[in-house]
Amino acid sequence: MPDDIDPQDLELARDLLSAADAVLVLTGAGISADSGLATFRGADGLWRNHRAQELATPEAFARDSRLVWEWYGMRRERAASCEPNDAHLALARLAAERDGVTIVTQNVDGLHSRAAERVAADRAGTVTEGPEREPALPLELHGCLFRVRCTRCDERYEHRQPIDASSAASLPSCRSCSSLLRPDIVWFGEPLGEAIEVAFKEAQQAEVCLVVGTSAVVQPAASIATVVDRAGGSVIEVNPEPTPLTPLAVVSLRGGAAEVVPSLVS
Ligand code: BJW
Ligand code: ZN
Repeated sequence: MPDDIDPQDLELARDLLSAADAVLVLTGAGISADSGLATFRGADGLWRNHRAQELATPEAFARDSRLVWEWYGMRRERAASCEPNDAHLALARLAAERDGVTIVTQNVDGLHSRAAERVAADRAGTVTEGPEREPALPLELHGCLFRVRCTRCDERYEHRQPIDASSAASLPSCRSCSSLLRPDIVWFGEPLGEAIEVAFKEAQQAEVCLVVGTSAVVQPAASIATVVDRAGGSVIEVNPEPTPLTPLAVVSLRGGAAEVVPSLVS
């Protein structure tokens, strides 16, 4: 365990989590850093001299869809080659083993879903009593790298084939109307889907909000923890660095997600 973590803080966080009937987990790019994926705003968040924030906009896609697809194609390959880490797996187990746990993620890498599927498959092999449970899938607030959306007819579907971004003509096109597809990702200035409504509803009921690996600067996602706090719940933060949510947190555990999260929830 990192030296910066006081064992009493860890104990308090464990107690809060195990006593709560409703737990909302809010994650960001930091949880996948230990799987080898770059965070959004970290020093390695630059790609070919482009800041990630400048590529994740509808304006960037309108200006140069080939460049944006090239970036997402590279990110899809990297995400597909990574594995869920101990933090994703520990949270997936928590959600599979108890009622009242909702995982809400800002990440688009699909690693929470892969962890949930892996845990469900393991449990199918070992848990023989009780009703069979579906994998406890996360609410993906900002979309998913492996889904696409048509720029014309708005159809959305899963899409895992490699992206050929060598020219504008080779970019992926819609299976229904042949128009240009875009990543099914929520870019800056775009509304979040139904998932944010569900997340805010869960936040009103949550007794504990466990916030893992987010800089908490992007809205409305960061407000989920604020809603839990205002409704009387406790916020626990896991992040090597302080964030705007730190002043709200009952406990801030300064360490990496893959090391700290399993010791909190297992
Ligand atoms: C570790 C670690 C380890 C490192 N373990 N931790 C002014 C005020 C308020 C709001 C706004 C404003 N101006 C504009 C807005 C709105 C805007 C916004 O919030 N902007 C702010 C940046 C100022 N929000 C929007 O535009 C949203 N839409 C919206 O508001 O719509 C309104 C609307 C309504 C109706 C009609 C029309 C519009 C949409 C936001 C979409 C965000 N999308 C992105 C990109 C797409 C995904 C992608 O391509 O990847 O989502 S932005 C980017 O940031 C990405 C992330 O999901 C998101 C959050 O980042 P995250 O996860 O926190 O990552 P980092 O890198 O910031 O932080 C990593 C953290 O991990 C750090 O703290 C590290 O310390 C830590 N860490 N190693 C644990 N091992
Ligand atoms: Zn279409």
